[in-house]
Amino acid sequence: MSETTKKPVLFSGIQPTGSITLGNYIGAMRNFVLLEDDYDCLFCIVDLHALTVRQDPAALRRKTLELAALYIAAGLDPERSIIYCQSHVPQHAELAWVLNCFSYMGELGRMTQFKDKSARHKDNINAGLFTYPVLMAADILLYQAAVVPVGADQKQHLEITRDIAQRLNAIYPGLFRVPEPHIPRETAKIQSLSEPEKKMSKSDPEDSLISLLDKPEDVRRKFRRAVTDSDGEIRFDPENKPGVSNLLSILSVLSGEGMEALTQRLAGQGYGKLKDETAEAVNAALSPIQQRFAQLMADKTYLAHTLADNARRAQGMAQKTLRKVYKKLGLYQP
Ligand code: ATP
Ligand code: LTN
Repeated sequence: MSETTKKPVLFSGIQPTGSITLGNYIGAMRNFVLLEDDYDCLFCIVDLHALTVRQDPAALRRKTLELAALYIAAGLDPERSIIYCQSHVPQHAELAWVLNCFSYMGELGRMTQFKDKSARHKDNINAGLFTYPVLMAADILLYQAAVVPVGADQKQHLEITRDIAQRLNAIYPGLFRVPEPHIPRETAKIQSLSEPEKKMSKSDPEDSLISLLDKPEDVRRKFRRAVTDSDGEIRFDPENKPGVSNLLSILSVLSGEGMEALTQRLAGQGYGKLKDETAEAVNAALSPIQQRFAQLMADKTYLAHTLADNARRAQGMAQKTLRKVYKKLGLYQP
């Protein structure tokens, strides 16, 4: 990101947990690449968010480096955009504290992700899980981001970020830029292959998801086993035919063939054909990413330097906002 240009800022983040999925790619990463030219971008590896669920330390470290490599392998340019780790920029946690003091228990308790995750991790309903959206708001507001590309599941978190920003702006005018979500339309949510009424989630069982690092034969096998329905008709109808519609969405977005043309072309054919075509489209998309990923993972020094450099660039921007916030709120700054 050049310090001299004045493009609006784009911010997004992904947690370094589980296997980065086709859902993460279609819902998030792929759009990052499409938007990179038009904004000054920050792509964060949100490792502090990952701590809201118990993590194995060695795995967390490995996943962090892998996510850095995947961001670059998917086509992002770490010389232009800032690709970095959240925990390397302490201002995220500092601003989160301030925002915590302006966030309400009621609104946080209404977040679907909190309700879902606390139902799934009954033995660990920690305060971090509850204030997760506040840290996310801090990530975004720290850089005065104008747009935040995310999958549809994050819409509610973007709304609370906007509410918090507007709440502070009402007391301290001009403090934050109020960010806009950028959510891709039809394909905003890729569904699980084994339970197509649920979103594909990277912390779910391997058979329900396509990992960006899956081998071609695994991709074929997983699609062949994907749950569909028994009426045999190829039609885009997410409500009544979530499995088939999910396959159609994936195929349409990756092949560039419009949904109408696609459903007409495949009408009357069996689900086997739809599954095979989808698997091949996915393999074609993943193959260049996997090649680049392997090269990057073979050069850990490059990855480490890139992350350190980029964290420094992020810190410069973050410190400007944090100082402004501390000053406006009345914290004495010599
Ligand atoms: P977890 O299962 O650990 O909660 P996740 O798969 O939801 O993880 P995140 O790190 O929370 O992944 O999300 C990273 C980005 O990917 C977000 O922008 C999110 O909206 C998007 N995303 C996640 N899952 C999907 C999906 N199934 N379809 C489309 N986008 C998705
Ligand atoms: N909560 C997001 C990850 C995330 C994020 C962000 C996305 C954390 N901070 C800031 C966009 C902007 C998730 O679970 N997908």
